Amino acid sequence: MTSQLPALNQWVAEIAQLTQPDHIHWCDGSDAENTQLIEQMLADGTLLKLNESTHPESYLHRSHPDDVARVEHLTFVCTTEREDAGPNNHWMAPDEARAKMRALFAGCMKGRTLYVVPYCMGPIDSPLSRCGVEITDSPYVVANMRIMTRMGQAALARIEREGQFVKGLHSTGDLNPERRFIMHFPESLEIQSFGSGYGGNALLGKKCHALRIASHQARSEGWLAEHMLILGIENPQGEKHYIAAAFPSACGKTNLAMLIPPEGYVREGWKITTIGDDICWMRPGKDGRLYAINPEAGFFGVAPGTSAKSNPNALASIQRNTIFTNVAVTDDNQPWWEGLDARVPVTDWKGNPFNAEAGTPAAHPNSRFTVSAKQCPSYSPEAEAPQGVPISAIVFGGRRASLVPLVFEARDWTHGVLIGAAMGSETTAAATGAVGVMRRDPMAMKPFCGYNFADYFTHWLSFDKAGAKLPKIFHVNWFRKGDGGDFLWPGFGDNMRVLEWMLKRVAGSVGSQETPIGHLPNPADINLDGLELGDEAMQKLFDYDRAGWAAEFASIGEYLEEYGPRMPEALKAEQQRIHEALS
Ligand code: GTP
Ligand code: SPV
Ligand code: MN
Repeated sequence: MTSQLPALNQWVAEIAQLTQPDHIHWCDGSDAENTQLIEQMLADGTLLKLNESTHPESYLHRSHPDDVARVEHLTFVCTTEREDAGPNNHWMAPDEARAKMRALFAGCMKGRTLYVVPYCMGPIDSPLSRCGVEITDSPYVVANMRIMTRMGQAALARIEREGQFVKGLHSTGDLNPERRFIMHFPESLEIQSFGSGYGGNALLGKKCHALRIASHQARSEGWLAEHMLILGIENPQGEKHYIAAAFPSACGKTNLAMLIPPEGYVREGWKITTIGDDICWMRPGKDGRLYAINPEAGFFGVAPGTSAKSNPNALASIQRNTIFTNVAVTDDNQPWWEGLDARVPVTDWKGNPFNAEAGTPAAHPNSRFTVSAKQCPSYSPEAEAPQGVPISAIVFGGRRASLVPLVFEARDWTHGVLIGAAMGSETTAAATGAVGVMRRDPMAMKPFCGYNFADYFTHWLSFDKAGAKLPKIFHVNWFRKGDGGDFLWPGFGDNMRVLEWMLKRVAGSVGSQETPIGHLPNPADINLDGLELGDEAMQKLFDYDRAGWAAEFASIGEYLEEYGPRMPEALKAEQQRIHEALS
């Protein structure tokens, strides 16, 4: 098969010439094609069948133990000018990167099949959507892309119509971390990924296209590509609002997007619906509001911590038709991970007998499930709306054991952009490297912004113009700890209480406490019925520590300075104003 687009056929032919596959398969996305691929992966051990009666049509994939997370130190943005990639990215000159990758890809698909995977990020009929084609030699990638994107025939038809698409080339190679690179060429809409089969490194529609390439493209076209969940919230009067929230990897997006409100709220008629759990593309509509789509069609969610208590919607979603990666297995062949329930698994994520005494987790901390969004009970048909949904509030948040209160609100857009730019969070298992180290992760985009953060902040500021009806901006922290080391806020479903306060602020129906860091809630305005928060929790969740924040703002100032003269003056001025007010 070939396509009706000569440029696509020619590219596939060139790559085949370079990589030397035994076969070429153009993916149509059909059930029959998927069944055939699954059978092949079961036969060669790439997939293991899980318990058919408890988890129908579900499979386990064990990745190479050295290939379990994103590799930020091997991820590059290859712009012509180094400064355009910025201090926030690793950079390589495009020619050098191409030569390096060419050597790795040469002959790498001998004995393998080259799959051509056309995909659409976003609803097929949405003007906000963008298409790409991933060439890969991994059937696991094909099966995942089929769940995570609109993959196959319909996407190819749109690509043929539009003539433009992101070119993604991927090979698992020999999985040697020394020969692993994830290269982005945003100026020519190209991605080249070699040596990893893991999610964000290999499913090129996700972080590589929908964030790194798209953010670059969005800057020149006047929109935003963000690491954000999107949820709908309906009050008992039937009014509906949409909220987009940026939290760093493994910091609560999937959980918030699928939130089930506390009982009292459900009884009153509050409802939460899920539009997306990881990526949000937004642009101003004719009415001046920001409209958002979820470019993805599935969830590649963190398994550990997912339980009937923490996230019943996620758990319900993954009872069938799910690919699990690097989870443990019980004696009756069910998938298992830490935090699921009290059972003890028999096999760990590497396939070895599980030894509970050893003190190492049975499931990898970054083990994941891949499932169609349509299987989520709270998934909303509005996620398919070509025009997107209007955003009423943007939320930034990080994992901060100390200093940062439960919630505060920006005074205006510029202050909100600074709050996003100053975000800090403790690192997680979603990327290789140390876990629990506090780092700046502006707008949860540190690993994902395809250009210089200074230009990115300028772009964010540019949305504040005549006629714009911008969302309010908030900051949350679900992860504040007490002196004893425990989380002070119950989190999960109870985060609804904070969302309700945000909507009251959007409606202008409650006041707040003015502080230099922003508007803090009057605790009486947040519904805490049924919660037992002690004095330490009340104080740390709702107060702010002036001296601590003065030190934080000094550090934020130093961070902004690292970007040199490209950093927008308005942001620096805002930082200085607040720093002075704190001292
Ligand atoms: P990526 O898919 O990596 O981008 O992550 P994500 O932001 O979707 O993270 P996810 O919702 O999967 O959360 C990851 C971890 O945070 C899990 O271990 C959760 O149990 C934990 N978590 C999520 N929400 C809360 C919360 O409100 N409070 C606490 N204490 N932990 C939470
Ligand atoms: C993340 O790390 O933020 C993820 C998983 O959502 S991955 O697709 O691997 O990037
Ligand atoms: Mn993510």
